[in-house]
Parts: sequence; structure tokens; C-alpha cells
Amino acid sequence: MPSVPFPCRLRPLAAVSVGSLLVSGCSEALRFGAPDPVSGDGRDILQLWQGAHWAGAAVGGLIWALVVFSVLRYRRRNDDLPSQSPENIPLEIAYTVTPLVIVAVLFGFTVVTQQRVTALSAEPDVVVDVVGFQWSWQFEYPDEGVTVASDGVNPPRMVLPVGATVRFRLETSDVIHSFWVPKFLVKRDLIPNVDNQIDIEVVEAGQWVGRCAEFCGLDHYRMLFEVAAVPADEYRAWLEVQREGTVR
Ligand SMILES: [Cu+2]
Repeated sequence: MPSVPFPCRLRPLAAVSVGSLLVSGCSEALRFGAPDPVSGDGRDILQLWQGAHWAGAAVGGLIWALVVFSVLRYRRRNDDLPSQSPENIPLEIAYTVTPLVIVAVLFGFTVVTQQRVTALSAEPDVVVDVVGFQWSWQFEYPDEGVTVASDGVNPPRMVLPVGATVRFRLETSDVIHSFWVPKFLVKRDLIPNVDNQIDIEVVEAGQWVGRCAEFCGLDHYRMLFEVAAVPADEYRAWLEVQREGTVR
């Protein structure tokens, strides 16, 4: 059967589509299961996650190479006994010290990342008081005189300016909840009488789902909210509309 020629003018389009599929598939695979983060902290955490995976892959590769080498090099060729040396001190020191060094390096990177992620800015651009309660959320912007809550049907929607440092002050009015926006790659509990705060910089515009990540009772599943990140002028306009009380 004669082959049907692919239309020439579609070839570049097909090449671009296949190329972008490969690139996006590749970048997804290189995140090792983590979502593509939209926060600065999330990007730091992703780097740590990827570094740990690459370190694991290197160790795994080395182990497999040594196993294959041993199997081939020292396979049984005759009935002679192999070397019966009882010890190899340098080798034993090497395989004791090397894992300790690996763990110490991973620990060092973890501490540095953790300090960066938990650091609080001296002057955040936006402050949002996040109040969790059974079974929803309320977001107060104390510097703006704006409060956002659910309208009883839709989850509450928080709007943030892109590129600003946002301070979330986390409070609960009953039990323990957890403030979690998966695309931020950051999660923090709301604990009675505990002053938990996090700073987040959203680095790209978009809209994402947030949820409570701590089982807090029967209707825990209802504790959803939305987060939207918009350019600064849109954010100011949104605040104005909220003050006028025309939308939720
Ligand atoms: Cu919950």
C-alpha cells in the first residue's frame, strides 16, 4: 500500500509538537514526581529533592557497577579457593567513611534549604491572616481592610500579587488544620496557641487549589480554597472590588 506523504507545511508543526512533548515529559521526569512549583521556596525544595535523587542514582549506579564487576571478575573458574585474606582495612575504612560523608553532605544541603524556606522577611510586601476553622477558611488582609470568606457555596478565593513576599500568619479557631497549596510545595500547620508564620513568593501568575492537609474531623474534605496570583495592578483592583463588597 503506498504511503501517504505527510503534508510538508505540517512537518514543522509536528516537529515542534513532538519536541515540546519530549521536553515537557523530560522536565517532568527530572522532577522525580514533584509538582512544578510556583513559589520561590518550592523551587528551593525541588532542587534539594532533585539533588537527593541524583545522589541516590549515583550511589545506585556505583553499586550496580561493582556488583557486575564482581560477578564477572571473580566468577568461579576452577576449584581453587579465592584469596582468604581476613581483612582489608583501607577498603573497610572507605566503605564506612563514604556513606557518612554522603549523609553529612545531604544533611548540610537540607539544613541550608530549610533555613531559607523558614526564614521570615523583615518587611513582607503583603500580610494575610489565614484563619482555619471547621470547615472552611477565612483570609484577612489587615493592612488593606479586606476579609475574604466562603459564600457558603464556593470555596474562598485568595488573590496575591506575583513576585511579592507574602506573609501568612496562620491561626485556627478550633482544632489543628494545615495550610497547603500543593503547587507551592510548602505546607504548615495551624495549631491552637502556636504562632506559625510562613513567607511565600509566588513567582508566576495562575490559579491553584489549596486544601487542609491535616485530618481535622468529619468534614475535613470540605476545607478547600483557591489561590490566584495576578500582576500588581490587578491585585490592587481586586482589593478595591473587595472593599466595595461587590464580589465574594
Ligand atoms: Cu482538615
